[in-house]
Amino acid sequence: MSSFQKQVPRCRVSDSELTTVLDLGLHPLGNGFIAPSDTRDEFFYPLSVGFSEESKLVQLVDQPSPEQMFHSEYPFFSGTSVGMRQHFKQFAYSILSSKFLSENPLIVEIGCNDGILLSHFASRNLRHIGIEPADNVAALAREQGVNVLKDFFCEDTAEVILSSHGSADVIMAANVLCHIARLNDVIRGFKRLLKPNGVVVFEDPYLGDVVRKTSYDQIYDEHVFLFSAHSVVYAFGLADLQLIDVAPQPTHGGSMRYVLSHKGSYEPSDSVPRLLEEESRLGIDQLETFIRFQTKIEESKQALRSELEELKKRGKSVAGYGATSKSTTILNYCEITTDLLPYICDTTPIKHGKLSPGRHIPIKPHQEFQRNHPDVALLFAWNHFEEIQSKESKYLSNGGRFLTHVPFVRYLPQFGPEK
Ligand code: JHZ
Repeated sequence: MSSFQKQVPRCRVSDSELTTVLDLGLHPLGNGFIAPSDTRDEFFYPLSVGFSEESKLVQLVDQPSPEQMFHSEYPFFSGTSVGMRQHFKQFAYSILSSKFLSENPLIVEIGCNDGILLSHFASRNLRHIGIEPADNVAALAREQGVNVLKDFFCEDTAEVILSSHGSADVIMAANVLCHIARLNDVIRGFKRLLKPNGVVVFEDPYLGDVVRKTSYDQIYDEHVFLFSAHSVVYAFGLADLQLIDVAPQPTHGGSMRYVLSHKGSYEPSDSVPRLLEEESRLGIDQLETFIRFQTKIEESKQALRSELEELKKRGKSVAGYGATSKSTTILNYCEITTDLLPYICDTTPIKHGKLSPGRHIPIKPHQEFQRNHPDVALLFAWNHFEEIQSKESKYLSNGGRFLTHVPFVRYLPQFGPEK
């Protein structure tokens, strides 16, 4: 049986034709960190991106199955960064102080991961339920006192929740919907589960930021969609759900929070038409923009490779900083192997001793970086730079520098000492 969910290039939401606009070649799983003894059976798939003129959805042409990507050894934990913990606390407060909660509200979260968001509702004894398919992170959420239903969310799951808990005041999802190929099924589930005055609040990496910053590393197996307000209006509109508010977020290198309700329940805020206009100016509702994007990412690859080759020629030591999912796209697309990057440091214990997917660069604990500061750190966790910058003040004051590819290949801090 094929390991791909869909071979025919058609839009997963509108079923219209999908035009392939980007081709990044063969890639391994973004989070497929691998034991040195397991490299022979590594899985690769063609990473290419399609655009639908009908739905305006930017999406992968092929995606590995959910079971291949999300399993009991899934190595990403939302709570590993201080910045993300703060972000989710604020996210929770924005809901807790909103007009959307009734007297005895039900809050549902799709993909609750380690409970970083829902724990704020659990600690207030509010009725809640988190849906999470990955065992290991679901166990962590339970330790935080969060009620977890271990499953993938769909229309049927909505029925199960409805019969056990009733309808929801708020349905939340953070960095989850962009992972789900069966988006129509999920949206139908939202429609079914939501109270008449309830809202869906979700956030994901924003296509506008990806295009503006050439942050093509947001493209990997798990991110089947890169949303814009245009595509959200289309996809949710099919189920008679309307976009009533949008709010840009600094997380994950630029995200967007979308608020949706049943059609006619609320008056949409001005932020919605404003964002739609801005997107049209940026061209992210047009095919040609993504064809130009391929040229930009090829230029970024050349610039990054030549900088790494130059550092090697000059005998400088280099280490990767943060074994992110995004780094899998960079390493594989830019063909970076251990001769240019001997190791990557990361704070996630489950990644230690493993090799990076595809290019097999060893992942080492952060202590290795502290013990032996490299001249240059290739910043794969660029979305956490603020946090990293304060954590690594000693490295920086000793002349260490971070090399990033966002929004173009350059050093951070920009005016630091030359090494
Ligand atoms: P980070 C993941 O992407 C996967 P990733 C997923 N598909 C998704 O959509 C987004 O998150 C939401 C390390 N680190 O947050 C820890 C340090 O080593 O950019 C993590 O391994 N030192 C669900 O993987 C990684 O970087 C540090 O100081 O691209 C962070 O990965 C910090 C702050 C992080 O997400």
